[in-house]
Amino acid sequence: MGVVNVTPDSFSDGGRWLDAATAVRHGVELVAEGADLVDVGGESTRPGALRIDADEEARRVLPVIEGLVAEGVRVSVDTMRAATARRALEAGATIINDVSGGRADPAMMALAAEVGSPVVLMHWREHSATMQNHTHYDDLVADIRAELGQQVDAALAAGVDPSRVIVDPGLGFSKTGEQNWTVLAHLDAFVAMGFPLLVAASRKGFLGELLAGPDGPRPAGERDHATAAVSTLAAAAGAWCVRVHDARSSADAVRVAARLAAESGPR
Ligand code: PMM
Repeated sequence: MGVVNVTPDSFSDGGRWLDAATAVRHGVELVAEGADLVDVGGESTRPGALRIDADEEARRVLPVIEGLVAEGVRVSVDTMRAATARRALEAGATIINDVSGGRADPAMMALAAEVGSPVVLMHWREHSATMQNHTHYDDLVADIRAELGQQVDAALAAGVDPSRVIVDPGLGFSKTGEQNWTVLAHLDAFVAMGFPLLVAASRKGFLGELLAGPDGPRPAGERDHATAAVSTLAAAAGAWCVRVHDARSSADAVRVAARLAAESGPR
């Protein structure tokens, strides 16, 4: 999954794809470099980010989705709002990527059930403005899994078909850098939930901290090699999808993991 954030303020690519034509060109490029689908979002979820209104969100994402669909690209919409998701699906998006996993907008799971599209349910506690005040867990992996399990149960109760559910542990969302590493070390616990697993580590702050030099954390644009390393490990651990800003490096990484997995089969 390649990422196109149509936002002025995303930490990873904010401001670069605000113009719709540029965003569409970038999405097409991500596919040429190996992405199977492109995730289009109009609202930044960086720690501390404030919300924008629904009209502004739609104004940002709809032309990009229409442009990508016209180019034959498979699109997911990264939104927490049912109204935006509905308009995005009408514009040709086929997957809902709700980082709140149904918690931000009670109408979202009813929409997913109605349209029958695949839906990414990410582990989520709070909106970005305050999420980093909520990083306490008694047992990190077990708690995230249990809370994500409740989100899945709510989606199924709203009528979402289990075959449409994709789960995501939500790296960086109500999680410290250290906690992100613990989650990555235990992806098997999330694979064991029995749904396709999405992992989105790309360019996130914990990679910048790991790679920090004398001038501080490695800047977001220089974290793609580390991202590809995570993509290899996530794929080897059984992830179904990695959400990344640089498609080529992670597509190559996933192919390496798949080749090795084929080799470790029966001899
Ligand atoms: N992270 C971001 C945005 N959307 N979607 C899913 N499913 N999982 C994530 O972890 C996630 C997401 C924030 O980062 P960005 O700047 O790369 O969009």
